[in-house]
Amino acid sequence: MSGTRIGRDLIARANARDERHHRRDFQALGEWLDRRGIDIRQIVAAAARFEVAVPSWGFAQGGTRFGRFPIAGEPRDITERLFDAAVVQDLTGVTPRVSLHIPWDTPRDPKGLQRLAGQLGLGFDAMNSNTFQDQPGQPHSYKFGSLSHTDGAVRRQAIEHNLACIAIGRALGSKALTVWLADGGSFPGQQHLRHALDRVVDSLENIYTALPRDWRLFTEHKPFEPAFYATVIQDWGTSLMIAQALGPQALCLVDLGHHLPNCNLEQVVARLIAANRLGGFHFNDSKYADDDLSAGSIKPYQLFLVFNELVDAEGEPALRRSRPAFRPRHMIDQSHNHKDPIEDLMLSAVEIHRACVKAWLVDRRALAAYQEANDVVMAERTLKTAFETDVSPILAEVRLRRGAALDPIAVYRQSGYRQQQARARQPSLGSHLNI
Ligand code: PSV
Ligand code: MN
Repeated sequence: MSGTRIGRDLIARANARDERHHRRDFQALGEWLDRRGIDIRQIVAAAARFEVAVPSWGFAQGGTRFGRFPIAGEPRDITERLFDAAVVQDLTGVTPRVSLHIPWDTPRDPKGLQRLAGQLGLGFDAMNSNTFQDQPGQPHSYKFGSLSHTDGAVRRQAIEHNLACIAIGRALGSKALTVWLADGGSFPGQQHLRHALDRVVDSLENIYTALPRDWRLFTEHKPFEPAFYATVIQDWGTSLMIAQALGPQALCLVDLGHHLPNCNLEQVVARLIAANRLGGFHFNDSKYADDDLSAGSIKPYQLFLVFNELVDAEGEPALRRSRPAFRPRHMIDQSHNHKDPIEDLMLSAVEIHRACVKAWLVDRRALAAYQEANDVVMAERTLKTAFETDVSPILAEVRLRRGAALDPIAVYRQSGYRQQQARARQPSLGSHLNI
């Protein structure tokens, strides 16, 4: 296998250096949780089951539509992106899957790619189709839409692309297809609002029919950009209508950045859970709109409250028995100009893990009692107590047990991986990731 990885011995040496302090912190947290009636061993066991997938497109600096400032050693193809993903997994231990974007990641040899992924300790999460850009040589343009286009030939081309994504995904062992559409209009009157949605549902039915029985189809909503007046799948309500029209394998995907300001995201999540149609997440964070900032960097309490809904739902027997089973996918979707993407994805994976672990600390019985009694202060305090607990030693313990790094960023910097890649990888000419 060609390519570079972070040496196990480097990780082990760094961990040995930090372990004494970690043991003390872990012990202190264990005692503090014990006083609250929580067994730290149970939380570690639950935390060890956590996973979040990384986006293949997140390993290059996505930039903005105004410019892109590539980092040295940026991966040039899917093979190199897998090596970078392996670094994130080796150091954090919680990102064993990669979500691919077609055609950006179209493999020449899917089985070969699957083999390489296996050797790197990786697998594949949802496939993402792309009918928001025209590809070289493609007969029809998506300028005025894809699955919603007024011209049946354009819709057919977009449907065929999604079917091709499923075929590639099957070869790779993926089990889901995510459809995000840029379809919409930027001016009133441009598009018939109802008919555009009818056409999307009709097109998606063609894709849904071809979906393997053990696959899921996720529709991802977004209120605006690139359409600035009316995006066809603009919010969770439309996404839910589509899922319900298609059938039980169709679920809704929530990208945290795809909401209008001040949207109550955790309530959106609760509603989709109630409808039994929550398929998964694209984690990221935002201050203004779809900013694609690192998960947990702006609104960590919101991230915690989202996980609070998930953990609460996991405890419900009816949901555990539901068809399809309640197990929303965790995926990251972020890419921007200012950070080394590997560091950024490691930070985000840890922040998402942190929010999840904190949600397990919520005293659910007490919360339910306070809610019943309308004791607002104590109910809120119950959540805050969990949120304010520093669970870093639990996250570190999970990494340590998996042979990952107690301090992923420090080991990454010490490894010199980025500098090695800067020497080995010549810069790519242009990029399709300037979105
Ligand atoms: C669209 O903004 C989006 O969130 C979708 O998930 C796309 O697949 C991804 O970003 C592409 O960058
Ligand atoms: Mn997304």
